[in-house]
Amino acid sequence: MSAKPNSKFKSWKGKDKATEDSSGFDDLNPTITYRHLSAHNLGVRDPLRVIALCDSDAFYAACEMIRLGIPDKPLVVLQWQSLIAVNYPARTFGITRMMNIDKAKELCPELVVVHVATYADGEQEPAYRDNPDTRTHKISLDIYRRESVKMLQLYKQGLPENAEVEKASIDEAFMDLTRPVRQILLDRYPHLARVPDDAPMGLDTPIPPPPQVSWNELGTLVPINPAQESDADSDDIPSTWHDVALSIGAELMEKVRQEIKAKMGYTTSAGIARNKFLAKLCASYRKPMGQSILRNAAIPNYMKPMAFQKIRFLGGKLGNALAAEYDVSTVGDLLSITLDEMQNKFGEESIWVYEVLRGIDYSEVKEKQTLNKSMLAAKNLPEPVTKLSEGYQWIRTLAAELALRLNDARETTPNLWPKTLVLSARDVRAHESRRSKQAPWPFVREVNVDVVAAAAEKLWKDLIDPHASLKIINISLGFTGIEGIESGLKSIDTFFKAPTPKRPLEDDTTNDDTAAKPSSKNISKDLSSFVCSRCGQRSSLPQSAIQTIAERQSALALMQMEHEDFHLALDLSKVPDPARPLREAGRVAVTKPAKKKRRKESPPRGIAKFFGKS
Ligand code: DCP
Ligand code: CA
Repeated sequence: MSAKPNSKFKSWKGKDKATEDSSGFDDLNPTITYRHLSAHNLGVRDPLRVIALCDSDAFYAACEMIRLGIPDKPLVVLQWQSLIAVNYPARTFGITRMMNIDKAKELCPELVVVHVATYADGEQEPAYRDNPDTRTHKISLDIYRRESVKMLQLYKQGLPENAEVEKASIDEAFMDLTRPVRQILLDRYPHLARVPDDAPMGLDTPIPPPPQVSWNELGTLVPINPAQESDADSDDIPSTWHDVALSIGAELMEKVRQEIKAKMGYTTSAGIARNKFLAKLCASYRKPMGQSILRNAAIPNYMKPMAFQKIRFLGGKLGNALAAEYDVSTVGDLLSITLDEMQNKFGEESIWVYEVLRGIDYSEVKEKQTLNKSMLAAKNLPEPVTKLSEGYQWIRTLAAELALRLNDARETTPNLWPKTLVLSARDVRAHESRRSKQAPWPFVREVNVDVVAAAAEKLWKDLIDPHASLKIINISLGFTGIEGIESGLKSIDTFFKAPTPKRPLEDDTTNDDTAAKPSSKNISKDLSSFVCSRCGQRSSLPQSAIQTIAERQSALALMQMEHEDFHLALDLSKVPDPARPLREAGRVAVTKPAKKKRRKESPPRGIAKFFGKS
């Protein structure tokens, strides 16, 4: 299919409804008007949308190659007996993931085999061992998590500020390049930024034809006509403005990928297309070190031969139902099903199936909160724990992992505080098979294995009946309610002045502060408790491990604020307009960002039955 200029002028406004035409690839070359270019945010329906998915090549294996300084040797990463990552040199020997390790060594005797790091009882840090024992060790993926965080930061730094970056998995990120691309496009073609005086339809006038894109050095083009001579189509077919946008996106991606390679050593592969679904699909078109570009005109022939059950969400019951209903296997086979027919059979919402088969996807690239609200360390036990004392070894191991992860996270967000420590255990024999206990986490700045293990051991004692017969097969230990209190601390500073020689800290307790804020005058001299001026209740800090004045100050301030929030919530429950007291109080909970509406991520209701557990 060629990208002929669209003769039909379509209004830029309004929803592009999925077409009733059964083949339906009718949105591949939309007319671009001055209005499109001047609009600030057309969001997911921007006709010049450019999305990229960047994926690290053989990620865990690459982390190990870099750690060990052996860039070219065949290497695999092992987790117990399973191969979980195979580098590209090893793949040339025919080694694949999930292959038996003995078979892999047979295929490549010089294979470097790295077992993922493990925690052992009593150790604060994971270590690399050749033969860890599942009965006494626990897997650590911390090194990969750390590298993943660094890489995500580099993506953000390496792309223009108005690009959106969303972590998709440990080694993948989506990038919405639409806005930076638009800016570059207008800089390069400034005549597009202004509607000509003689434009017949003013802002709605289509912009002049685009230049021919030279794709050299920008990546591999998914061919428009795969049956033809491979490169013929790139020069022969007139470029569209969307192609120009994709080519600018490809320049940005080339640059950021080179930076990742130069600064961290990792090679990556990218897919660039008009939406997330297609960017992800074509990212694996050329791997490793590939950058694949899917022009709109190439979408139909790329999609048609694809086994539709390979598409995410179409692999399960819904895919089976579609295959059974129409006795077909490829996307092309399903294109003859009209929208009406599909909706009659599978409900109104099956429009998204109809659209995805035609390469349409309106999902957003949204930066997720980088801060994980919770952290969990879990272990499936090789031998069930049958009595209380047998649990301590695992609790220490889990505590070490949790402490390390919190400290890692504190490297990027220094003032992270978990609210709660949760311990849970799964007992195969008990009626209610998973039970848990939790406790508020004390305000300790230095979190190490001893502190976490001590708190977890208490929970363990509470959780486990020493006289009951046990068969615990899984234990998990986690922090929940993790929040960064940087912003909170700033406001804390305003009423907890740093102690100065002239005005010792104790003086603060008599310092009269404003009534609207938590006031320091109710704080005890030894910084161990405060009394609420509204309800008279005294709240005390746990005596545990809070060492310095600064720690006590921030801990007390947080406690006060939480107490204030409790009153605020109580007030809110008593008044008809929930916004009023909040406005009057002039503040919201310090550490909690305003709740955003969550996008529904689950598939639509009418076809929900196809998504249940099989
Ligand atoms: N991983 C895992 N178990 C799996 C799949 C993956 O532990 N079943 C880990 C190891 C991989 C990492 O996740 O290195 C990323 O997964 P990918 O699917 O992206 O695979 P790779 O990055 O290893 O290879 P590729 O170059 O094909 O992306
Ligand atoms: Ca990968």
